[in-house]
Amino acid sequence: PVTSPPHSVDGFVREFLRELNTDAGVTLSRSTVNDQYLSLARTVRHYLSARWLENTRKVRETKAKMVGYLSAEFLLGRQLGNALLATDLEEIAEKALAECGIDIATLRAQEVEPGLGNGGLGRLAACFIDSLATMGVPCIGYGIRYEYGIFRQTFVDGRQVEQPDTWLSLGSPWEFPHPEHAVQVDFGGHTETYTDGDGVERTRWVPAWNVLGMPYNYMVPGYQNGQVNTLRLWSAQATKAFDLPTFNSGDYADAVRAQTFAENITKVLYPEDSTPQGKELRLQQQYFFVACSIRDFLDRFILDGDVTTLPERVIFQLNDTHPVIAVPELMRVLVDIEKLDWDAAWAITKQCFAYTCHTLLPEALEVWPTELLGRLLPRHLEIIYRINDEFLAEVRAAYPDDELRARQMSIIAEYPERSVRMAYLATVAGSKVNGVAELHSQLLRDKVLHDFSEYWPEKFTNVTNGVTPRRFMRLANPGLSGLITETLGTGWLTDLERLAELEPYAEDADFRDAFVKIKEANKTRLYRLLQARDGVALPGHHLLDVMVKRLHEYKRQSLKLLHIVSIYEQIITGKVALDQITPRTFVFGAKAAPGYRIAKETIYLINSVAKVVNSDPLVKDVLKVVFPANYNVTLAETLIPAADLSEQISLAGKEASGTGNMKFALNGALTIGTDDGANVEIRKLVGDEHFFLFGLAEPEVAELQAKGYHPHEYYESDPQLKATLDLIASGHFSGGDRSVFEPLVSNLLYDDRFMALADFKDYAEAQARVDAAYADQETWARSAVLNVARSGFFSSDRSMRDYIDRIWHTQPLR
Ligand code: 26V
Repeated sequence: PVTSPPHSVDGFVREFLRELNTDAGVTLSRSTVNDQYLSLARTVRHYLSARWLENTRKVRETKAKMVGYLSAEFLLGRQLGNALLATDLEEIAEKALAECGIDIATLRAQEVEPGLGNGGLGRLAACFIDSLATMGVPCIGYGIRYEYGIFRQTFVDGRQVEQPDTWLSLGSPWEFPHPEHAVQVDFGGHTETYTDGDGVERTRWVPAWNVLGMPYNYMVPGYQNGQVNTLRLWSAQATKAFDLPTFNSGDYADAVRAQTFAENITKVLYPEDSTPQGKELRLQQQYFFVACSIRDFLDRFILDGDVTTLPERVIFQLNDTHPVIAVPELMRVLVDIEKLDWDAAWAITKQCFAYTCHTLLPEALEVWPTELLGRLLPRHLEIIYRINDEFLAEVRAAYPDDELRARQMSIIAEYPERSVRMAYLATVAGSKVNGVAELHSQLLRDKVLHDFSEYWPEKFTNVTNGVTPRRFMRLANPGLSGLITETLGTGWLTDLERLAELEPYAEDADFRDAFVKIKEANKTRLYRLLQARDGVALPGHHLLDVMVKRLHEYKRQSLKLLHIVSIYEQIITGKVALDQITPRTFVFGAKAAPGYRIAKETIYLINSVAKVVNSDPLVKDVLKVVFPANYNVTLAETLIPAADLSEQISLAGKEASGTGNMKFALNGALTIGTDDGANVEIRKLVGDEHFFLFGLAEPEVAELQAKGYHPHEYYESDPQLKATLDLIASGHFSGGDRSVFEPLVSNLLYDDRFMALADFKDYAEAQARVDAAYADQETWARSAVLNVARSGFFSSDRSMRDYIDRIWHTQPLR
């Protein structure tokens, strides 16, 4: 049996030095910061290994039903702090390292976060596996070990330039490769029919090429509960590393070609998070990781080989459509390999999957051309056709004279080219389909999947997203967490509804005072960081107004920018006096998909406005605009706890949920937001008087769209909006060159798909209410405390309970 090292400073020092000497192979005095970081990580790992092995054994033995969370992205963030917290080693490690003359903060800063996701969807997966481990629910996360995660964003003269994310280059102490569990994955070729020994007509797939899936395990430690679940990420390798005859014939490059080709599959994360490019390599990634995962689960957990028990052993949650090719893959395994008949296989498959949809944007719904899918996965395309045929027969039987409906519901789209609608396939196969916030789930039922929800009303449900309070409160905001623990005692971190007990303290001047001091300290911490990493100096006393999320038109960074320019314009033209202005620092953090032109232009405009505003002596005491490059989980952990105001300003009906909105509320920022996604639920819980609502509601958006939206009319009828857009168009932020931002301005004036102009006036008015509220610091602090007290619902532990009750029906391990 594996044992854990002793939970003592001495024990920790011994472990750490042994790691340094034997694994890194250096003495303490000769070691680099990276050596020390790697050794520290390995030391902490040792405290988890015994529990990890034990956990896996228990799941196998008790045959507990597991969650298989299938996700192309897991945006984990740094691991060290979380592992120290989970093992309750923070103090011990700090003291132990101090004894070695090392400042632990320096080592923490050395870790490069695994950025294996784009944004909300990937970060949600990371929060969910944290919660499941904390709740002791057996779960295995399955995903892709990208060699390069989300690109590192830099700015060159204000424009985004992408750099490769080399997160593995200094070593990756948190992963365990398991070559003994490598899996072969096939691609291409054709299918053929044959008659088996029992005279049964069968199909077999004759693939053309294959690769090897190499699993890497990551520990997912529960919070101080001794539970450790597994995240298993797959890396592609050549099945045949080296072709010796070719090498001997003198062509080295050819000899390793297969390897290079195979390794391409998991080389890089696709940085688009809304417009699928229909790229063959992306479909290869998707099939690669789900084929590995299904094979892996069967081999490791269905030990007696009885695949009919699969629904008792696992529910595979499909995180958006990216893993949906798992549906025909499981059918193929059950029918072609396990030789089950079709109906039995389908009955099993339907119980083994559930589907979460994360979007409403029509252009984000994945479809794969049958030409491409059939070339790469010929057998899977046949299986999809058969699933569709049987499904449409059911639909036609239910609606005999409604051929139009059958065509609308078909998994196969005919226009503009014949393709597979992955969301429909997931809906047909899944035991449940859920949206990620109340409004989103409603819109799924009413619009995107309307016919399906009419046909299968019980299939549809909602699970509102959540975030892990371990990372986003305890680790990110130790000050506030300490105050809460002083006030409520321990226990709230795993029972976040207990934050409600803070309500009375909103009226307690001493508590508010402590709360405000913590916010100020968090701001100071942020400003030090921004000074060091971006060389910007920020004034301490401003209202800190933050908008951090992917750059997308529907999220409307441009609306916030219009508001900033509007204030600036009113100052420089003398329309308002400086003493009328609430001093504010505006922070943006956002990556644009590399091929998304308008998003990149918006980044350039933000940086251009920042440059002019920040260097204008007239406004220097009241306005600052900062855009730190490369917003990621690590930066979020310092930024969010410092914020006063959280910007959640998407056009109503477009943001499925949002999760940043929850992180801000839990850290005592007030929200200015539209009636969209989970904002709706935040506002209901914290109360209208503690939330700055503005903008069209979703039905109004739909109505305006239907009657015809003409953004130019808003420009004509609102003089301040006109002055704002005119200032941008005049070249004021582009050295007098009027052409630079012309495309952006024209887009707003004549297209404005996301109705920024329609909401501008209401937004500016809501911002004026923010100013008024902020002027009364006592009332503001009261609201901020109430935001924390009333946001306990947004713990991802609650989301997990909802998934368990409504979808998975699994049990915690004892
Ligand atoms: C979509 C695609 C499309 C194909 C190219 C690659 C790619 C990568 C990621 C995605 C995901 C888009 C959907 C998404 O991220 N949705 C976000 O999910 C969050 C968690 O539920 C939610 O809070 C956000 O509102 C929603 O935008």
